[in-house]
This record gives sequence, structure tokens and C-alpha cells, in this order.
Amino acid sequence: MARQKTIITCAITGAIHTPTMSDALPYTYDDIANQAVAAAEAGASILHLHARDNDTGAPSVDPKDFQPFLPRIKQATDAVVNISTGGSLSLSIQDRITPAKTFSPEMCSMNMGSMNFSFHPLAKRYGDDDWKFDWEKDYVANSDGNIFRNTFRDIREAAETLAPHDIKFEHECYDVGHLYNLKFCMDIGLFKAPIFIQFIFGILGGIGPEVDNLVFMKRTADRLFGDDYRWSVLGAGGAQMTLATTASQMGGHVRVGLEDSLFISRGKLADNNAHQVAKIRRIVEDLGCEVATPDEARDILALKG
Ligand code: KMH
Ligand code: ZN
Repeated sequence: MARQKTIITCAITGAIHTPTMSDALPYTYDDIANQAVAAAEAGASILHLHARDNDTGAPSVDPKDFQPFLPRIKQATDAVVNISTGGSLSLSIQDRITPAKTFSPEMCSMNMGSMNFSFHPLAKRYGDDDWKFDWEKDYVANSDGNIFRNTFRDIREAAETLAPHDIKFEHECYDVGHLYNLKFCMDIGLFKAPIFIQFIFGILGGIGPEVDNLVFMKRTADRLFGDDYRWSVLGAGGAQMTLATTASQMGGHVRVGLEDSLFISRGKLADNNAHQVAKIRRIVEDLGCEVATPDEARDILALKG
């Protein structure tokens, strides 16, 4: 049987990194549009998109901050548009799903459980071995701000509100319990097969970025979902490229982008999103896999098209 092609998703800006961390992080409408188009040209067939305030770079879920770049991306590329419903940690689920409800994209994210959500100190240290973290200030004092809330009520609200739009969900699973939440939601009819799971490793609060854990997540998903799922891997920070490489060799799809890691290699910031896409594309192709075009991604994931 021919080997399935590898889908590269690029997550362009996210809501966690700040522009002070890297000059490459796009936050103006122009930069988000230009970097998204360049990432698609470099080989990304899915673009996972958040918006930011054009002046300050603060995360935004206001449709007026998506409007200036979405049509430009659609006009310049054939890439699948995937809009975040993660928004940022402090927002309600109603606010977080507003962009997907407004623009009805082919895909959007769907986060599968509540958790503490912080950068792992080791992920930050990937670029700066002198970096010091302040446990009291960064992790303890800010604990309430670090809760990523995705209760069953939130998940149902998002699923039911978005159901009429026929959007394919990127089910974000940060730990093995989230796979069981997803299975439960499928059993009660909230989500229909085939589903697309993003296994996420290396967020502090979720499962760690070890290959053993990837094998464990995949084996658990095989048991729970059988042939009813497609999967991709996102490693945060320094785990990004190594886990994406391993995933591609295990038959999975991959996600890169400055939302998940600002680096191109140890100690070296990426120039832009396309830099990371070009690197993973080169690795995937060198190792004998082919990269999926946007239409092939639509086919593999059974998108509305
Ligand atoms: N930033 C990623 C670790 C979302 O947008 O819904 C997870 C994410 C969530 O992309
Ligand atoms: Zn995101």
C-alpha cells in the first residue's frame, strides 16, 4: 500500500509568545498575511491562525483583527485555513469561538480538556542556557491566569455552536486523558468520525516531550479510535523538530510554526514561519515521505472543501 503523504500544518503566531521574545513573531495584519503565504509556499498545506492587535501584538479574538489578513491568505494560496478556538487563556469559550463562527473556515481547533498551561522552563532554555525562571512570580503567583479552561460544558458549547458550519476540528490533546474525553464526546455523538487529533507534547501541565509518550498516545488512540482518526504531532519549544520528524516516520502528520516554537535549532531563533516549514519539509522528504498539497490534505482529512 502506498504510504500516505505527510500534511504540514504551520501555526503562524498563536497567543502565548510575545513580540519581545523574537522579532520574527508576526503580529501586524501585514506580517501575519505575508508569513502565512510564505509558509504555504514553503509547503504548509494547513495554516493554523490566531489574530493579534495590529499595534500592540496582544492576542485578539475580535473578527475585525482577522478580517484584514484572511482574504489575503485565501486569495494568494490554496492552503486550508484553520482558525483557533483556543484564543488565549483568560477568555470565555463564547469569545474564543467567535472567529470560527464568523468566518466558517474549513478547520478550527477544539481543545479537549482543562489544564494548567505554562511554558516548560526547558522549552524556554532551548534558546538561552542562562535563562532563569521565577517559580514564585511566573508559575505560582500567576496560577489563576495559567488555567486553560475546557470543561465538558465548554466543549459542548463549541461543538454545538459550530456544528452547522461543518468545520473539521483539530482536536488538541495535551495529555492522554484528553483522548478519553474525546472518545467520550464521540460516544455521546458530539463529534463524528473521521476525526483529526493533534497530539501536543511539552506544555507544562500536559504530557512531556519524550518519544515514549508519543508512542503511548498513538497506541492509546489506536485502541480508542481504530481507523476513525488521523493524527499529527506538535512539540512545544525544543521538542518541535525532533517530535515532528519522529511522527512523520510513524505515519503521522506534523505541525510547526512560531506559535509552538520560536527556534530553528538549539540556541538559534527561526527567521520566520517558512524557515521552520522548509526545514521539516526537507527532513520529511529526505526520509522518504512526500508532502501533501492542500487538496491532498482536504482529501486525507475529509474536509468540506
Ligand atoms: N498553542 C498550542 C500549544 C488553539 O489554538 O486552540 C495549542 C493551540 C490551541 O494551538
Ligand atoms: Zn493555536
